[in-house]
Amino acid sequence: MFCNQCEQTAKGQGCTVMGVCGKTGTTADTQDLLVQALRTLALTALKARDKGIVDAETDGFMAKALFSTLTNVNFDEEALMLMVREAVRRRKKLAVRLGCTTAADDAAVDKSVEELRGQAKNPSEFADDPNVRSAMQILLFGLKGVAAYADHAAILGQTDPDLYAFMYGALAAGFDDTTRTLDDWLELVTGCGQANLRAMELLETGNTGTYGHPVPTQVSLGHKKGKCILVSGHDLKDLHALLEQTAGKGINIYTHGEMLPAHGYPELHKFPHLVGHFGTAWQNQQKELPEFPGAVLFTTNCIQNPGNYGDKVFTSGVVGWPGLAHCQDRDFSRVIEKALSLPGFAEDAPGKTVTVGFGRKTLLDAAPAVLNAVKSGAIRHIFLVGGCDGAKPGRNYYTEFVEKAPGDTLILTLACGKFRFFDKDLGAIGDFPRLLDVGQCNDAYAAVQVALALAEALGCTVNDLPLSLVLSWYEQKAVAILLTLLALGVKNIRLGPSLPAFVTPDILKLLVSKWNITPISTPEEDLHALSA
Ligand code: SF4
Ligand code: SF3
Repeated sequence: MFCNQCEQTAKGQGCTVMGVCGKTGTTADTQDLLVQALRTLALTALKARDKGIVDAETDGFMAKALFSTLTNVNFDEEALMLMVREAVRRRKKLAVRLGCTTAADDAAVDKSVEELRGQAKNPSEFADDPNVRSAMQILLFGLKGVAAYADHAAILGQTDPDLYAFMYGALAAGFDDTTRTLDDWLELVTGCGQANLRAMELLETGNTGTYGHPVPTQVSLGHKKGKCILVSGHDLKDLHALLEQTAGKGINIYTHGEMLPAHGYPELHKFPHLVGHFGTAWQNQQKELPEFPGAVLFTTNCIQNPGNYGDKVFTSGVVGWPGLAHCQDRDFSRVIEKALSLPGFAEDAPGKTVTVGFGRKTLLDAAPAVLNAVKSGAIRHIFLVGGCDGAKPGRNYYTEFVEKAPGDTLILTLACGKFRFFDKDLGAIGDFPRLLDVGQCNDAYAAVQVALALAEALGCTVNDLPLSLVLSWYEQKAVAILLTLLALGVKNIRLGPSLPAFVTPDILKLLVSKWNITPISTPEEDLHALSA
């Protein structure tokens, strides 16, 4: 195996024996095989599109399968192998429609899977030229992030054939007959950033169209006496289905990790048994989940080895861990049964509260007042401190940054990195709480829209606003979001806790010269440099 797609990669270079995330060598190889199967599917899908054949089901499958290779999503080799076969079967069916082959039966699929094993590449084998290899890796990893958001959006009925066409093109690149220069690769990388903006837009439309626009909502970090289920991940539809299926059953539902912002959506908040939030970010789950006295459902990343508490953990969607019960078609009856068999919380424990729900509409409605406060000097600077959390000690930077930010600055936050400071009382500037939770990582779309609106109102560019982005990355959705910001021309981003292993010094030089991306230093230095 060789995998270097996430921030915790071994020695900052690549996992070669066993993933730091817990991925085994064979699972990593099966994921590479799946990506290769998707690349060949993409080549055929592009030919089909040229002939006007668009297979929406295959488009959706491609995104789902690619999503399953993202960090901390699917560790189940059997499930991954089923997707490899499905990709091959779908390619063969398309090829039959194109008149390129006649056989799409099991024997033909078996034969192709064996051929693919010989072709599958890990990221270290993408190209000889290190810079081209780096660009190809950035493209694939960014594309995995796009796939995640495209899949979530499709679950809520939001799709765009052009988005899938880009994804097929990016998957096929390097495996078609076209010779590409480094510039060509970098153009594809920028295209990936634009595609991700579209994917996040579709997802925002899906989330808000189905569950309403988020509104500021208080969420309890305490708990209520009684049976309970904890829901982790990003999939609001899974949460909604579970809330419906548990209504009137005496089970309280708690959010975990990236599900926290769900409380701000009116159509989810209306369920009285959605009672609070439990725990912090994903990397603390092995410590926190054993303490939860109910069942746990993982709807997306980030899942870790559940070890001895696996009998109460369930997965859905593309998530998988070998041996864990997987819920198909949003049938959560086994999760409910498990929750009823477990003790639940013995007592009420009120606990702190946090506020979520500063989504696009709420922020845009507040934009004129924010502008006035900026003009009057009441708000001196806005920091967007967001991104993924992770296990590295250097991530204390983000907590300290927020704590040390002066009282006349606003902090917007999103994604699971917020758990470093989400329960801190940072006070208010007039009517604005200083800490505004915009939502999940995909709600970077909302933050971008607000920044664009502020820039338009002030007649300047986003780079001229008193706004700085201080980002933390861990997995490939963060890569996709970073590419979106670069594609939009956003400069001066501070990035940490460490730079990606898949960026070569030459590519880094380019990122610095074109966008002035800067690694984080100390909170004091960065605060001074960014808001001086
Ligand atoms: Fe290593 Fe990250 Fe790949 Fe897991 S996802 S194998 S930790 S680089
Ligand atoms: Fe977190 Fe996994 Fe990235 Fe959605 S849940 S941001 S790390």
